Amino acid sequence: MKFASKQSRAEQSRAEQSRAEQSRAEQSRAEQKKAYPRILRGRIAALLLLAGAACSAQVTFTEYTLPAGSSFPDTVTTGPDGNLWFTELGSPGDKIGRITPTGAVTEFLIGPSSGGITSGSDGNLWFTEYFKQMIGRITPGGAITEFSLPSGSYPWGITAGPDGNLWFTELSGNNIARITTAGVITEFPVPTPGSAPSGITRGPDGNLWFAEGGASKIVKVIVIVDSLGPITSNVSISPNPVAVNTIAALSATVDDATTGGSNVASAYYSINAVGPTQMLLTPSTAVTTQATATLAPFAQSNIYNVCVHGTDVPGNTGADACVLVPVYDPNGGFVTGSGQITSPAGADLLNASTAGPATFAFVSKYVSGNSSPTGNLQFKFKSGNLDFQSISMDWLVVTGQPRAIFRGTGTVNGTNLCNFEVDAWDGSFSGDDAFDLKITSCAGGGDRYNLPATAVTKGNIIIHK
Ligand SMILES: [Ca+2]
Repeated sequence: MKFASKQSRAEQSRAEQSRAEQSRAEQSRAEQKKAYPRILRGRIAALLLLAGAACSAQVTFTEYTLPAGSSFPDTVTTGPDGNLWFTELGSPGDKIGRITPTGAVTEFLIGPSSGGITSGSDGNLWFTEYFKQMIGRITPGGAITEFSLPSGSYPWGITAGPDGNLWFTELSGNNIARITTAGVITEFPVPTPGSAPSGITRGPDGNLWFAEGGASKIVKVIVIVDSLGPITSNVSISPNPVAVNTIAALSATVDDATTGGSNVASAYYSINAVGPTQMLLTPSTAVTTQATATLAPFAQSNIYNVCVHGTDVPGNTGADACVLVPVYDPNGGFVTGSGQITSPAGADLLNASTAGPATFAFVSKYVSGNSSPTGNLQFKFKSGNLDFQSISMDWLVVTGQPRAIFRGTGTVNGTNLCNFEVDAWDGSFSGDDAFDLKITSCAGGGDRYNLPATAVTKGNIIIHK
């Protein structure tokens, strides 16, 4: 009992001592805060004297008294709305204040808080909440959202970073940290232990600078800004062309090495702008990765535009890279045509000014059991000294318009090997038959002929079912 009583008295004594210390600390805090204006007035007076000596500047003070219950306004910043925004300790709780340039004050209660405030790239104000260990966002209209930090972090200074995110110090957490405007927080430990990182700003060099209150250091932080989406290349389909009702493998390279160097987070494909559908990444987290997907069987013979794009970890989306995929039906229709068109000036890329009649004849048809069609194409444009004869066919697609597209290789004037593609319209080109021919990628260099869909003047094109 005697021991217990002694212990109890000791505890009581410690509690009293603790209360007394707390009270002294609060008194000291209040006195310090009361002293701030005196100290500041003194410093301003000194600065004014210096300024006056240097250039005889005149200053005019206009003081705006805050509403009752407000006290100790702290940091102040310019808002995106043309007003000034500030933090303040107050009763019944701390507040974010807004003051117009003519002095109209509005206050927004945030509870026990205290910290810095800055303007974000998203048009909102962002502030640290030291006591609540949160980052707060307030819209110019006063809507507040709060984001929790790990316990023990105690955020202090905050500034807008070069990357469009907000950066802040964690006084007790010994971190600097980033919060995206969507509220995603990443912490970066400060190398010096117990450095008490406090004030932070963006320097004239575009880097972040912060103060280590507990280590007598000023620190520069270089933030690598990644605002570009990854580049997609090597989009390929296997097999190509694809038979109807057959699955195909899609693959592409997604690479962020030259667009910020972040890891690729995801890749997506679309078919004729329908999608996006997510793809598999190998490896799953890397700056350069291979995206793959298995495409569901195509039910309709047609030419499809398959596009792939990637996004990186910071959330940047890259441009689509696309490949045209002919889907053929080996049991579908076939196409025949013969006749004449007028080749317009500009179609013959070797003789651009030459125009005149040209003749064509073709057949393209799948033979049972073969994956590529058999057939023949002849095209003669006498004025351009162009005589094209096909050698082989790669694929034939017949669509319901009705229209047939087929591609293969052949020679110009019996020697120069080129690719060709025919687009043949059976009464479906504004009611006419039409012929469209491209002769490209010639061995002798470049493309040779580029005829847009042109109505047939003699003869016809027939798609046979
Ligand atoms: Ca990037």
